[in-house]
Amino acid sequence: MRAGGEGPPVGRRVVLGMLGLGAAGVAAGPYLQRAVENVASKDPTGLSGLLPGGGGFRYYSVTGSVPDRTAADYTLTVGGLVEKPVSYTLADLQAMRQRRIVRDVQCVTGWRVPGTPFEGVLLADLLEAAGVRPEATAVGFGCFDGSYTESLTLDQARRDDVLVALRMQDRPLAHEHGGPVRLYVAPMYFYKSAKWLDSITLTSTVQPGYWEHFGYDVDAWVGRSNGRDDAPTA
Ligand SMILES: Nc1nc2c(c(=O)[nH]1)N[C@H]1C(S)=C(S)[C@@H](COP(=O)(O)O)O[C@H]1N2
Ligand SMILES: [Mo]
Repeated sequence: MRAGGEGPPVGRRVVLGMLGLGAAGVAAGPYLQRAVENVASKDPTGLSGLLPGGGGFRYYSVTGSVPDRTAADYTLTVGGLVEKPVSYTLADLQAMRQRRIVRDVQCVTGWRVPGTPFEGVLLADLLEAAGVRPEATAVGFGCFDGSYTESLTLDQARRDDVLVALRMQDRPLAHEHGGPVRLYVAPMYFYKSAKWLDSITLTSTVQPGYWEHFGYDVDAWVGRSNGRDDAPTA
């Protein structure tokens, strides 16, 4: 097990406070949530400065610790509304066609890491291999931290800039960055890029992800969520 660097006691206290606010807390969700992430990003442990290749990145985990998964025990399942549910090992994913994307990473709280290479399998290729059933309209993502979730519409998931990423910054994905496998949704804020990805589930409706229950946009195109960025291209 590895310790998380986000300062869980602070986050937990603030979130519990939000729950206590009831309806008012829900209405004010987006603003409170940004405050939570800002508190977390002060990085009380200093861990982010020690991350391998972490330059510019902040480390986030909504859980206090996350199990290690290696090539020996990692599996990614693709299931739900598909013709052929599949389970991949890390070696299976490495043997598939790889795609490289170099874009700026953008967290919705304002930090940005320019020109960051990600490499991995096109999510569209995995969906194709599983055979998406006609009634599926959305894709849900589960993580082996046991808590985080994300989702995309099927159209978003089939884009050619959405990866099941195995490498970041020309190295295998480090545990802290969601290794061995994370989602990488290049055109959206980084909270869509679920770390420690272990399940992909085709569903009939979009199931909002972890932060989206606290008010973040489900459609997280960079530029549409906070008005600071250039107009999106898609
Ligand atoms: N499983 C999981 N994935 C996650 C998160 C998380 O807390 N847990 N945080 C998200 C957010 S808000 C951001 S900004 C990025 C941070 O990625 P990094 O830790 O590699 O910088 O991961 C996203 N994916
Ligand atoms: Mo974020």
